[in-house]
This record gives sequence, C-alpha cells and structure tokens, in this order.
Amino acid sequence: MVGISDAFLYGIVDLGYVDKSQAVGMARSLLDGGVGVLQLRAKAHQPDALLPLAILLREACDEFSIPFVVNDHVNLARDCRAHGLHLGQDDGNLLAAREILEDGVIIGRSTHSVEQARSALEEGADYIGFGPLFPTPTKEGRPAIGLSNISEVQSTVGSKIPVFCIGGIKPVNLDEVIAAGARRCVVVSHLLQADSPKEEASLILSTLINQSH
Ligand code: 3NM
Repeated sequence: MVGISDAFLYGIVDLGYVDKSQAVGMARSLLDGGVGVLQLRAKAHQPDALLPLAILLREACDEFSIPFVVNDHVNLARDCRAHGLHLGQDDGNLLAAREILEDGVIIGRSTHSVEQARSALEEGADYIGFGPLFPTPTKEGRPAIGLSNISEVQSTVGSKIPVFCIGGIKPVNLDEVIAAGARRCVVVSHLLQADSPKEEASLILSTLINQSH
C-alpha cells in the first residue's frame, strides 16, 4: 500500500455529484488518472446503506495499492476495512475514532485556518485538508479562506504531515495555488464533472508533480 505522503492529488467520489450506481466506475477513472488517495463522501446517505459500495471502493483501491478513505463515518470505515477515515472540524474526537479503527488506519482532519491546522497536527492527524481556498459549490455557503496562509501551513504543519489544499481548485487556478505554496490538492467537482475524469486527473497530477520539485 502506497502511503498518504506519496499522494499529491486526492480524489473524492462524492455522491452529491455521482450516482451510487456510477460510483465504482468513477473511482476507477480517478485511480487510472493517478489519484494517490480516494475518499467516499456521501453527506445525504445513511452509513449502513453505504457498506456494499464502500467495500467495492476499498477493493478497487486495493487493486491500485492506493489508500481508501471514508468521510465522517467511523463505523463504516471500520466495517469496510478502509485504509483511512476523514473527519471534519465537528466530527468528533480523533483519538476516540482511533480506538475503533484497526492499527495503522490513517485519520485526516479538515482545517480552515492556521490555528486549526496546528491543532490537527497536535491531536495526531495523519494528514489535513486546508481550505476552502475558493468558494465552492461542493460546500455552498462556506467562506473561502484565500491563498495567503498556505505557505505558513505548508512550512509548519506540512513539514510533519501532508497538507492537501481544497476548495474550488481547478486547472485555471492551479498554478496560482501552487505559487502560493501548495504541494498537494483535493479536486472534487472539476474531476467529477469532467468529460474524462481520468485525463483531467492525470493533467492536474502532472502539474502538481512538475511544479513542486
Ligand atoms: N471540504 P470542490 S472544501 C469537501 O474546506 C470539501 O474543508 C472543504 O470540492 C474544506 O473541489 C470542500 O468541488 C469541497 O471545490 C471541495
């Protein structure tokens, strides 16, 4: 299994954009395109009803040796044997979640400020999301935090655990995001709505890799 620190592009199969019946196909396109970590995000769904899909996604990720992460639901992450769990700011205590999960399962935390990023590192997160950099239709109403704090988070927290910038990132603003200090990104709606998610993922990944070394 490839580690989270090897991931530069983080893909999310978000059931707000992708029908459940298309989710495995979408996951495979993103994996073919080179995402280094894949998450299932399903805000309007009951976790119990997601178990068969989560198992299929975890199996697809196993084939590619890429970590599969479940958003929000610790029991679902445990039951489908996900490689990771992602928690928002209000999704509870990270150590309590760790007790439910097998050893070695990674836990990520969403952060929206430098202070939250530092706290996530202190509480033992294995990686963080940092954003939303821009306004995003995927989390409507959440204020954008802009690009000005990326380099500080990158040089402090990012020297210890991977920092994935998130929120409204797409090819037209990717250079700007990288120039502000980002090394790794999560891209949701742009990839899920692309004609070829695989080709778009692959393009974004090459931009990230070429510009961050
Ligand atoms: N979390 P898109 S922003 C799921 O800031 C999510 O924590 C965010 O989707 C955060 O690439 C976000 O479509 C939405 O903007 C990202």
